[in-house]
Amino acid sequence: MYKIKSILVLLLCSTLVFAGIRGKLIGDRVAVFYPVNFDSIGNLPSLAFEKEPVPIGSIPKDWKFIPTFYTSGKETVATFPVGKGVSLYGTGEITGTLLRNGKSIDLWNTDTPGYQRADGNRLYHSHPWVLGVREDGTSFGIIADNTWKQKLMLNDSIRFVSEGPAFRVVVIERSTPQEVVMALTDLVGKIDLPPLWSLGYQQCRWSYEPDSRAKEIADGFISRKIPCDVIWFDIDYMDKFKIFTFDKAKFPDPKGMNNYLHERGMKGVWMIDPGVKLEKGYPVYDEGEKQDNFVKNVTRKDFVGPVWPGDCVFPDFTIPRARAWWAGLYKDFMANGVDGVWNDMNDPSVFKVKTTTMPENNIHRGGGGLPEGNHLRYHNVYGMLMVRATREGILNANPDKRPFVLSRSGYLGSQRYGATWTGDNLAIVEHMKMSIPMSLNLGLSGQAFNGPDIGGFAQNTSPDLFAQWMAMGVFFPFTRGHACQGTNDKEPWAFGPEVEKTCRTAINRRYRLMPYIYTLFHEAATTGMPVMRPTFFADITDMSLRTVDENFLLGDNLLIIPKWAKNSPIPKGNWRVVSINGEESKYDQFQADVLQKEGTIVPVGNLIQSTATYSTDSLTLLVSLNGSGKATGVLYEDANDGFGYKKGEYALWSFNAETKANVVSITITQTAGKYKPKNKLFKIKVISDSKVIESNWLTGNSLKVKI
Ligand code: NBV
Repeated sequence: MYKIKSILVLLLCSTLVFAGIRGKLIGDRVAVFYPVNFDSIGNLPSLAFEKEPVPIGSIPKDWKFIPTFYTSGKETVATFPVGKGVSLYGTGEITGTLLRNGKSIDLWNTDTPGYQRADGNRLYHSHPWVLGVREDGTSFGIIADNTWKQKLMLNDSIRFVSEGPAFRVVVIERSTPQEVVMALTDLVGKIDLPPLWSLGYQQCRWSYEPDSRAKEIADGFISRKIPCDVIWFDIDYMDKFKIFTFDKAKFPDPKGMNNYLHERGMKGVWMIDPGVKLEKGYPVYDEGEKQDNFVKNVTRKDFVGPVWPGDCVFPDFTIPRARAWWAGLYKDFMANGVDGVWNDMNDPSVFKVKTTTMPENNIHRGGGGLPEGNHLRYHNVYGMLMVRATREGILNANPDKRPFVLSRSGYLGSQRYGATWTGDNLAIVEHMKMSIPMSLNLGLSGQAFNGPDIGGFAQNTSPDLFAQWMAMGVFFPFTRGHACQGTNDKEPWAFGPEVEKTCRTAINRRYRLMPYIYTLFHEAATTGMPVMRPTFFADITDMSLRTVDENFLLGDNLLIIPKWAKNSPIPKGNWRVVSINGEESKYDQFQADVLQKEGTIVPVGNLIQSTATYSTDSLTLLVSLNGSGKATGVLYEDANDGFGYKKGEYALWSFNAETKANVVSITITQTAGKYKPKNKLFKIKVISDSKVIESNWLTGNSLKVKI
């Protein structure tokens, strides 16, 4: 008896109890805290975490950042104090500034045209996640590990107020915000390396129809020599909006359509919504119904709600059988040469109801360890689970290709399954500007692959706004122009020759930076670091940078300053304006200034029409020396698609420059990977404060340039 007692005491001590809170270490400076009334059935398994964290020990005695848990009426709450001078970020996709202090956010995925509902504090994603950066740069992250409808309030405290049962929180402590974001993605997952084509410029409209119009658009890019990789197909390609069908009159030959694009070095991405038209004789409905795969209402009948095709039923993606069925639907669909899938309306959006979604008491039946639960619990992960099944489906259909899915909705961790765009913005200056903090905070919440509808989705776009937006949008991770039905044409050439020229230059800049951008995506896939980073990442103790969201970093080495961002603060040090494709942004009213950090080397490729002809055989190295005449850089390359890279078929290069007696020597070393590309040609551009010295094409792994 005595023995059992002492074991119990020991156990209790190692679990450190803070006024009824249990805490455990689940990683180096990563702790999980449970309230006394923690409801495991109501919250587990976690859908945020890639896998259930394993306790590795007790919480150190000096651990300071501890939650307070309490229950108030039907709500369960976790709060943390916010110290003086702490800057808050993350919280996913909502409107407003980069700095989230003072915000009150509704975590309830919502179809929000024009970002107008709930003052923009409720959008298509839910990220119960906050990143805090203290004055000295040391940082923390907090995950409220529950999927329920909740509020996140950031005032003098960080407060998660959930409508679900008592939940646990995870706290990450690190010395920098960068390390916190990486630690977050160690828990909730990183993006998978996307196919290179998905990093190119993409053209969309609701809708390019019939197929001849889509072909005309594709040809428009080629004849005008404006690079483009993807043409998108919105809902009108379907037969009466029925998913997995094609309108016989407008799209009689989808395979031919995709072939047409492929022959021109382009790809086709096609939309699939979750709503399945309730129609006997429609195979998708019939089979889903036979397998009993749809979400139930409170009386356990199929929930029926109107969306595009009229009355619809909705796959219950919490059921493993339903996910497998959904994944299977992509086999024939992808066989039409479809390259990627666009999952829209998966908030999920339901028409003709005030709530714009399903009733909260609808039933999701779960399975495979996931308990049955109501919509209040599973609403926020509806989109994520849908994308998970979509991704599985397109991967099964094309096992040798990297899957590409774009989803409107998501939850913490949904980057594991697909990319996202920031929904239905408006063609207004405010939304163009706001797209920077929105994309940055999505990146700081783990979703590295995201971007807005360039040019603005709803309302007509003016030529000036389009040019400004394109000039900066090409530096976002996901770069797609899109337009709402009934609005003006929004292709790069639709606004006259001057805007067309601006767009060509801007898009060319993106393509020439592709070796650098692809390397950043590789970094995001391996470390979780966002591709697009807030400027304060360049100097985490400079408090004047904490609110900067008019300019941003692309990786660590390039600072992007849109033309409209007058006098926005930039980090200390020597950041030199560089020309990527012969343009002189200084004299251009639209092109963003691209500033390269001193001491860095940025690899630049050649002009191409699409990534189909991307090559790293000849590269220009932009070398911006620091005060000691040194600079470094990296390059990642592989087959641009497929999974060979997972078996080592890639090459990671490092570039090292040193200056002695007016000669810059650049050493090129392969540091990882067994891929052996042929000898490369390099042109070196040494950028100093007053001039740029350009070499001839050189080859070898030790290059010299006289300056
Ligand atoms: O499918 C049509 C649109 C689409 O173009 C847009 O990108 C989505 O966010 N979709 C919403 C449904 C209709 C919106 C009014």
